[in-house]
Amino acid sequence: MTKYEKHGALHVNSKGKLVDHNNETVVLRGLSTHGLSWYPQYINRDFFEFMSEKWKVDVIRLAMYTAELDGYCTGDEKNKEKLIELVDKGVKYATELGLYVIIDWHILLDSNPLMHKDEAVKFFELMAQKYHAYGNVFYEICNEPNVDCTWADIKAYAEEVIPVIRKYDEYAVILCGTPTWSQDVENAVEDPITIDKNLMYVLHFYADTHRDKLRNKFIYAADKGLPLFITEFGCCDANGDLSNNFEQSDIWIELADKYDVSYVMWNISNRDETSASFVPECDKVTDFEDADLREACKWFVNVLKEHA
Ligand code: IDC
Repeated sequence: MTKYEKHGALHVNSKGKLVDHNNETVVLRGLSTHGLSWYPQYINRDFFEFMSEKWKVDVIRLAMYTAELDGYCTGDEKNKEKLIELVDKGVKYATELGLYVIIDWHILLDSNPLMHKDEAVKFFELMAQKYHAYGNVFYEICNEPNVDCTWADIKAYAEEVIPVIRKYDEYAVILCGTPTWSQDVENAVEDPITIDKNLMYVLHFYADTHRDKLRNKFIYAADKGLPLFITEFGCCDANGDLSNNFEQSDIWIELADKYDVSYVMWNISNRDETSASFVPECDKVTDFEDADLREACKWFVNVLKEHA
């Protein structure tokens, strides 16, 4: 039985925990795609089933870049349609297989979500219209605000996007990024978004780069009862490459588990970088074997199995 089959639609309780309708805490663990435009081939039902059955993932994050390489906001109309279709396939397969799914508005090069706010509003309105009855869908409204994007900017953006989602989808959990590539969660502690209760704040870590300093932000926010969700992490350097640090990764996983915070690993692809799940020579799109997996993916599959 998958977690979704067991727990159904989730919400955030008054203590900041992700819970089911019995107020039982639920921690989700899973993987994030790379950009949907970059690697559409991994959005296939067999692979989703493989991840669920063999790796015991609970959640899949669909990373849709907004600016990089055929991004949603920088490509043409046809590209938009293609991406909407890929998201739809991803949501559909996840739903059929009893998995949770995150629709990720993957800002990065476009550092401030206000840059493409009008597009975001239209996109999430469409998503909420389509998926409001599903119960397994999370809306992640801005991956990683960065450079000089302030919490005030993010809050202003969220306060426009959230009501549009809520027009159609009253209950789904909404995930909101935080400043400095989704690290400054203390900003949300000090000045939370108050227009919605079913909301979690996003923290991302890359274990070889982000250590005690970021863990202390996590602990500070979690102790204050801020609802946290790690929608992306890596075992390696923050650039998604260089060396893995499994010692630091283990410390992070232990911490997330201690606070019942869900986590999703970056990334499903065979790109030639440390954070990719598959070795570059592997062009399979499902039924992966040990030899196809890079080190971090092997490590994470163990983490998933240990928690299943
Ligand atoms: C990286 C990809 C890399 C791609 C780059 C695009 O791994 O293949 O060329 O984006 O700019 C993040 C981002 C995520 C990054 C990842 C690693 O959310 O998009 O992916 N990372 O750099 N935040 C911290 C690290």
